[in-house]
Amino acid sequence: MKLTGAQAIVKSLEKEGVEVIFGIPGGATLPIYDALRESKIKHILMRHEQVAAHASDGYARATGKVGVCMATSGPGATNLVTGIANAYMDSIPIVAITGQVPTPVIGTDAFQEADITGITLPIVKHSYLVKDANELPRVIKEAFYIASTGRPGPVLIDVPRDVSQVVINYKYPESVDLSGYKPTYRGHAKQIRLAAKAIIEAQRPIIYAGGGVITSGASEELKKLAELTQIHVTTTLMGKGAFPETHPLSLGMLGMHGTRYANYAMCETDLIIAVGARFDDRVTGKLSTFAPKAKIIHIDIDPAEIGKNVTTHIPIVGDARFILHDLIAILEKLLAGEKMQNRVAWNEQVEEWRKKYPLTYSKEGGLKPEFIVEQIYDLTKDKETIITTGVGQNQMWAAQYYKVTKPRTFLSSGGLGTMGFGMPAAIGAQFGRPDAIVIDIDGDGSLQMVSQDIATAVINKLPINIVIMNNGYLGMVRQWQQLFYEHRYYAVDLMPGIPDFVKLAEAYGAKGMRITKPEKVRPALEEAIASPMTVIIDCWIEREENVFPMVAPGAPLSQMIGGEGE
Ligand SMILES: Cc1ncc(C[n+]2csc(CCOP(=O)(O)OP(=O)(O)O)c2C)c(N)n1
Repeated sequence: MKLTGAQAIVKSLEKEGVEVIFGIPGGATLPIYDALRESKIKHILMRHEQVAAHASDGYARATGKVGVCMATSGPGATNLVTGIANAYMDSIPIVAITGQVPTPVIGTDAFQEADITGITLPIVKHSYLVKDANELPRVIKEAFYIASTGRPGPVLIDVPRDVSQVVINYKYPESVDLSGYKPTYRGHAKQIRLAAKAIIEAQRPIIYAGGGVITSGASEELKKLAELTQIHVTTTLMGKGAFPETHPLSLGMLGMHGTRYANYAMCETDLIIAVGARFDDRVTGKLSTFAPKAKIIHIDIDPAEIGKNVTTHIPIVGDARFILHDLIAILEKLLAGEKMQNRVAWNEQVEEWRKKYPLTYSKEGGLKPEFIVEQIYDLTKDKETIITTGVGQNQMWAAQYYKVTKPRTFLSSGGLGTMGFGMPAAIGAQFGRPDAIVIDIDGDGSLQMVSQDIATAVINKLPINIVIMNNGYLGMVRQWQQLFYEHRYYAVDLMPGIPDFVKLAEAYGAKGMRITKPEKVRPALEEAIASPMTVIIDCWIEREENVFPMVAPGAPLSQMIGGEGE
């Protein structure tokens, strides 16, 4: 079949099952857009390329498929960079297609030229600059394969304008052949046996689960392991949803704003079973004091993660689902139907911490963000719901007070901590999961970084709900200045110039509501959830509410400040 490079790109994307592309066109991508017109693939016209990248990322997180975004050369491509870095840090599979200036002028500072493969080198899993149109089908096949296998991540394909105009003999490859890329899926049998033995012998074990559990689809296996061995599970922010937070063995999130009981358990445990988690500094606190009594089993698909931050005693490289499956089989044999007796005292201790140090907040004063999240949770807990978040206090309140029970339903920028992620992620998630209620719990600062794309939500009739925790501050930075800089607030007040978010919503054709009193929260949420429109609920929360408990940056996990029950 004779196709132009641009047609070959579109055909190949169709073959990969792509349903939606988030992007903005430009001179360098015009041939691709012309080909896209003829395709069933939906192109969603965004208002900023950063949002396009985040939307493709949100789509990927919500569906488990590869997200696709597209931008023109130069500024279009550089606008994608934050979104690509965000996907890289959280191991999310996206394919970013960028236009490039024609091959004869590459390197001459041509109009709208930027070396995007160079710029993104440290933040992609792989990238291609395609100089021969005949390579396009193979490159696209490989890009989707690389993005979605092993440890997933973003792949960039840069296509010079002339390359997309050349006519080629099109044939889509049936398989990929990448000699240097062979992810390990099955864990080493001997290591798994060692892990089983360590689990049986441990007196005070804890499972520490991360986003890798969700990526590998290992949630069922994780639950089985926890129940079989009666071991409590704590998750990272990225791991929320890997284990039902309503389960009696769930300790919720650990780390800087984790629950006291999860952090105390980490300090006393003698065996950490880390699954698809990477011992990030937000989780470990001061590394030299992290889990001082613990042996560590580390299960991860990326060998580079093993031993990166902590000394691992039993490393197991491979896919979490396969490894947990094999581990459970061995444990079942070893236990032969017996109940584990050696950790009753430990589990009682953990339960005592849980009772003594629950997550709480003062009910005095004005509208409390924690209360709002509790209401959102209460209203949606029995329905298919996806929560996205901005970054800052809003994100941590959402993480603390929304009990996530299913994988791929809590989407938050973990590794990069990107303000502005929540609303675009909600757009992407709603495209991927039209059946689900999608709620973005956001900050006024975070939303203002991407607010132009409220238009995208409205035009596409997305019923997403954006709940703004409006404190008129860059709240999390203000909290740090309050706690660690003796209350010297500087460059954090957003009040001067804060938009009227109700009018902003209306200006874009969305519905806007303002909430200042607790009793109005529930009816407003009910109305928003029932509405087929994009709705923005601007909640004027207590301005100086803090997120507690908190482990100060660089402090040990045992030194939590704030929160009740000290
Ligand atoms: C793009 C970006 N710039 C700066 C920061 C640093 N930062 C972290 S939290 C935060 C404040 C966020 O404010 P807002 O979105 O209003 O949320 P709040 O903390 O008030 O809930 C800032 C500036 C960041 N994470 N991302």
